[in-house]
Amino acid sequence: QQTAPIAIRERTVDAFTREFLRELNFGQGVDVERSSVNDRYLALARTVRHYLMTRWIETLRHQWEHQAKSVAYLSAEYLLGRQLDNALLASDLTDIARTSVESLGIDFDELRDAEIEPGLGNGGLGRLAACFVDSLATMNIPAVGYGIRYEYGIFEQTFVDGWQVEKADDWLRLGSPWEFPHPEAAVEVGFGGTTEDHEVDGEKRRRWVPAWNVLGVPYNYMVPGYENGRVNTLRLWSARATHAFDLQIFNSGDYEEAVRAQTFAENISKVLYPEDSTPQGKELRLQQQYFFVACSLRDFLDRVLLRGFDLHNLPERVTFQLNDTHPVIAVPELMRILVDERGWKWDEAWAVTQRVFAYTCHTLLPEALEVWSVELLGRLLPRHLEIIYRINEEFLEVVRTRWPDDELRLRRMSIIAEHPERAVRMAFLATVAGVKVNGVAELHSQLLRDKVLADFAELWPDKFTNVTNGITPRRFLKLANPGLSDLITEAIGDGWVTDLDRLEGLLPLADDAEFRRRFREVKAANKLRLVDMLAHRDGSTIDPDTMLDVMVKRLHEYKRQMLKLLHVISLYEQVTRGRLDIADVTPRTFAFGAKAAPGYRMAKQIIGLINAVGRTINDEPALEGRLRIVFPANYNVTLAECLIPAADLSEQISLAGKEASGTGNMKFMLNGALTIGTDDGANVEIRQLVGDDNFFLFGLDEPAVEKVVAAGYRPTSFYESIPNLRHALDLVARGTFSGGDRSVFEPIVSNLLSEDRFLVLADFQAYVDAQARVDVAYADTEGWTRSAVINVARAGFFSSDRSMRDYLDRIWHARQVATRP
Ligand code: 26Y
Repeated sequence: QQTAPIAIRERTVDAFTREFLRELNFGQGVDVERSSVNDRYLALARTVRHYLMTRWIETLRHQWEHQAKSVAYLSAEYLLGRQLDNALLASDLTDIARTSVESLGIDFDELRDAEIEPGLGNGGLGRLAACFVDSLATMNIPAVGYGIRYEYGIFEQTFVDGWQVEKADDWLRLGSPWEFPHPEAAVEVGFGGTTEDHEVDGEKRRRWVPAWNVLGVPYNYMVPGYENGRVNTLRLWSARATHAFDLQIFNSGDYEEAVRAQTFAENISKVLYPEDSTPQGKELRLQQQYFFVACSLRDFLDRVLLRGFDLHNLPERVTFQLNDTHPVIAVPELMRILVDERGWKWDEAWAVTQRVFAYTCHTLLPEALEVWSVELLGRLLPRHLEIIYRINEEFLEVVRTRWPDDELRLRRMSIIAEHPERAVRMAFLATVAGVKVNGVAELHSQLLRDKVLADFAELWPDKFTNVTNGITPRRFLKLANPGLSDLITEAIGDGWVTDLDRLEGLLPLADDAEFRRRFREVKAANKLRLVDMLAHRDGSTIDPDTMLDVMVKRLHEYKRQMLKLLHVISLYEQVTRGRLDIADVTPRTFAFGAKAAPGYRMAKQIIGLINAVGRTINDEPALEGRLRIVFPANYNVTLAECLIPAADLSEQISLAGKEASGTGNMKFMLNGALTIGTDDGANVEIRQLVGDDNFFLFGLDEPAVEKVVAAGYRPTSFYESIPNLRHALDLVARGTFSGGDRSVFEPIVSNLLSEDRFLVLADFQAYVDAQARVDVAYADTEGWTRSAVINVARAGFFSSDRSMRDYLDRIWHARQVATRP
């Protein structure tokens, strides 16, 4: 006999108001008059939460009773963005909530703005995970997201004299109404220690005796589907000391030491590492990875066992999708559980393990591929290292059988690298263990097959597949751009929110002058919203009547923020030297948003230079109202939601063959910006969909890059032969943007002139030419709008719902299961 979950409350303004006041009084202990903005925000959030709760309980119950296969998404990052707006949207309560709160004389938007976004991710990979869990819930797919509840998310970026200074992101400081801790369900995780043989029922077995343990406390987050009555779960783990520490205090009498040990345990989930390439082999990061993976596997397997399922059928119950190599330690962990704890034969365990993991790769940069030194792994996870060695031995046997006497190939393919030190190549381990390996855009998957993992693709061609990334139209159109959403809905109905291909219905309207006029009206209104937001946020002013040209993404040399900056510097140089009439320059606002990894020197230099150039050109009277740089600090999901809908031009200018996919490119397209971009990542697919007339392509393509590099690239040849490029670089070198001090930006200039790993100088002229085509196109207002509408109309393919369908068909083979009829 089951109790029904408490019925959902009446969906009326009055009922909502009663609930809101109850939360203020009983939840916060204040009355309306004396409540702070934070009190009100928390009460509002909890009120909305109540409406979703019934559905959450129902979903969990349904999932428990139903025998359907689940997807367990393992990701060290979830860049969620604000939760309140999304919860209101999913539960269709936005209007009721606004009316209710305003009837009490409270400013609704002020409450929405009070929320601190959970920035539990670095950039693309973390945001992708957040889009995917949204789509899984909306598409009624039984799924759970597992990850880490970092106490401090991605750092808050500030600028001091134009230089990036990081501040800790204390996102939990005002309370966190969206999480549900379950300390009673904590899981123990071991670290360190030794391995040994022992006997169980007369049989020899291996076991791990960890030296210390920590507890993983699960915090559940609701992941509401869009208006479908389903609420999936995101389960993030937080590290705590075990009670063993209390005992230590008692026994040793060394209180300080015991407290220190406790802090040590809790350090594991303390902070997100702010690097998103060039892994440092930091011990704490490996601890984080093993910590969340061990908790998640234990949690999932316990549920499977509780329901009476046989673990031999695990592949029918779940696919563990590995979001890059960060969770790959799950592979030896599952083997350890099956072989050591449950006494399975190795082959039996490997047969199951090989069928439940699938691996998504997100990079092409060799320096971004994770490796863990054998020394560190052996010290922290000695049993896992033994298991990895055995997996490697058996794998190399397979290679030997297929290619006898190919010593070089063996060395190339070994999961254990020998140089510069013995280390485990996590991408290889994932590839060996995974049912499937996928890249995140067509070009990227192709390059994985042909280059990065070519030997493996030769051995197992069917293992490799592509799933092009996607973005959720709920957050990135419906929420972020209400003006455009309404216009679209008026034209083609509201089905697009869950079936984005319907945007195709806008195509004929690209030729409708009245529609185009309203489309421009929306864009103009979005620009005004941005002007307002920037003025409040950091006091910067922008002119809404100029073209808004935007480059927002992490700062990386391969993404080439420098290319865009050199273009701006060149315009400045030409105008101030009188070689270009300012009247001939299209008025533009150049917007940048980018965080640099705190230890990435060159990236921080580039940030310093962007701000320095900004100060100079924004103060130049000759450029007033014509050229302006804005670089709001702390680019995050919340800022993206305001910037992207206002953009005219989207900069996607990475060196071809370096950006795995990009997802910002899709967000701009969906919001009616045109792209200037290279043939890289998902740009390739965007261009195929919109056609050459509606995309500004420039630069070397991947094969051409290969050729240039193979021939021995000399950046100085471009410096010498392109006067405008030379003048721009000379301006920087002479200290024009650093008060005459030549040393400040010298590292940037000398790097570009000597190495220029990402061929900025080689692509400069092509980029400038493409920008000239942008100017011409933009001058034709009607033509530009037409292209923008076509971009929106063709963006359906980039819904993360489509990505989920591809994962379902190509990798998971799970089914959609409606919770409600
Ligand atoms: C190991 C550690 C240093 C690390 C941490 C985070 C390594 C990488 C990352 C994050 C990588 C990332 O965000 N990659 C991006 O993934 C997006 C989603 O697939 C792609 O669109 C984008 O091209 C890729 O750079």
